[in-house]
Amino acid sequence: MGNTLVNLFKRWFGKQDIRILMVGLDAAGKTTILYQLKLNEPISNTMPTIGFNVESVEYKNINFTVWDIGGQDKIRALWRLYFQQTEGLIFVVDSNDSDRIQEAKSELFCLLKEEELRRSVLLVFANKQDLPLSMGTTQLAEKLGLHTLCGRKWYIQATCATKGTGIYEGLDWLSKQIRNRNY
Ligand SMILES: Nc1nc2c(ncn2[C@@H]2O[C@H](COP(=O)(O)OP(=O)(O)O)[C@@H](O)[C@H]2O)c(=O)[nH]1
Ligand SMILES: [Mg+2]
Repeated sequence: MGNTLVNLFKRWFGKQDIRILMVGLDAAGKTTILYQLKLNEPISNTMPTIGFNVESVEYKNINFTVWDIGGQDKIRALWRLYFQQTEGLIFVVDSNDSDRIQEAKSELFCLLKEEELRRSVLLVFANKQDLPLSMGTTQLAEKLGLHTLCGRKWYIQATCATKGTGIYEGLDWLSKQIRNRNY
């Protein structure tokens, strides 16, 4: 699968380096998605004094960086180290967690205010679609206020990270957006 992904991106980007940032509240399914990509083992990198855990995978010209957002006001400044040249932002939500959907929304909007992410396209993974009470993409888009975003290309994709469904469809959209913008 790793090769499939690389070929997909290569076809569209040539040799250009691509940085993709994937964030979401804890337990949304980010680490599971990262492993599904099977690029190689994600490298976990913790800044011990503050407990900021960043997972990162570099494979050929694609760099994926992942961390949990929420409840970490003190370390927000650190995030900016990772924002530079981010072409694609992936926001992962647990579609089954209606209790925290508001929190997810406010974290997302907070992130989108960052200057360095102004040009990033936004892919939302509506994860855990296999769970019976999960919200659908239409309802989630509404709850996350995606229609209120100005001047931002976004797309919401239903996924089930444990089964690996939907992930490639989402990345397909993401890579097309980035390619279109570069021409
Ligand atoms: N049912 C279901 N569980 C999932 C799915 N994706 C992730 N999980 C589970 O949710 C928990 C948190 O996932 P993890 O990838 O660690 O979330 P992270 O904190 O965002 O990295 C784990 O127990 C996963 O197995 C999914 O699509 N469906
Ligand atoms: Mg994780």
